[in-house]
Amino acid sequence: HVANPKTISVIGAPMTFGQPFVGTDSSPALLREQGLLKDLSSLGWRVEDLPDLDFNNICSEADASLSLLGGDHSIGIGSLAGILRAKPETGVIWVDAHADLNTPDISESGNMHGMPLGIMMKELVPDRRVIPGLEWMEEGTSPRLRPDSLVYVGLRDIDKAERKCIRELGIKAFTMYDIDHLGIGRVMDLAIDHLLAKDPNRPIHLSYDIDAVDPLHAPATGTAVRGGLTWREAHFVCEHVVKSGALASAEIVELNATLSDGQGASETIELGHQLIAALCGECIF
Ligand code: EXY
Ligand code: MN
Ligand code: MN
Ligand code: MN
Repeated sequence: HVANPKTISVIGAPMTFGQPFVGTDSSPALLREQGLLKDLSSLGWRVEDLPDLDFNNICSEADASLSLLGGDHSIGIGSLAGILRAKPETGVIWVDAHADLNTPDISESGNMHGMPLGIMMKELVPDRRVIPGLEWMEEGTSPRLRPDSLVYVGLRDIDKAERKCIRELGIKAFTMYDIDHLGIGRVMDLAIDHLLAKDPNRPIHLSYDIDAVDPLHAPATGTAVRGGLTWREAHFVCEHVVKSGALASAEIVELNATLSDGQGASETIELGHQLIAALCGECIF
């Protein structure tokens, strides 16, 4: 799914409204300051650095492989809507400690960053226009995410209502237990095979919540949960999706430099930077 020359559109999505902490809006700038764009071009990509999303009037059209720099995970509502409108057959790998499968009706916190997948599923929210701010999501123009087009990797903190939805909708989910039991290599093979089984040419969107990684390596995030991915497992997830040849778009979210001391913040931003570089083939020959 990579154009020639390999072109990547980088868009900052400085969103903080989906959760209570300020700070996720500074991550796109911090990732750029770390030299992300120079790194990507040194990996042979033509980098199209688009302006950050202005959440008062969104109008950016990306014309290549898309890499969104979050912001909190509520950006997934918009990114999934756009990606599925462009490529309705897209399969989604959601790397996260959390299921983000809540809806305004069942959420215990009311935080939108816990709802992107719930809102995108017709089975959970039949008409998104009833949700304030989502009046623009006409059913005809914005395809939904089918439960069998989603695979979770890294789950370890799921709300009761979300567990019920995952079971009833039959969503493929690999928790940290599965990763411990099978190893990250087998889990990623199974996750990718699940999405590509019917159509090996299917595009894959990777939604990478930095809180999937153990807080020892990524402390600067708002809903950290211990017992996450190791540094190498975090990289392997990206490297293996690249290896599949199916990666079409990605987003990295929930980095929040304000939520840790200097050291923790720079380590978290650096990890985000390295994961995007891994998505651009840094370690794949
Ligand atoms: N499930 C909890 C909630 O809905 O509030 C926690 C969600 C955390 C969401 C972060 C982005 O992954
Ligand atoms: Mn998330
Ligand atoms: Mn999360
Ligand atoms: Mn690396």
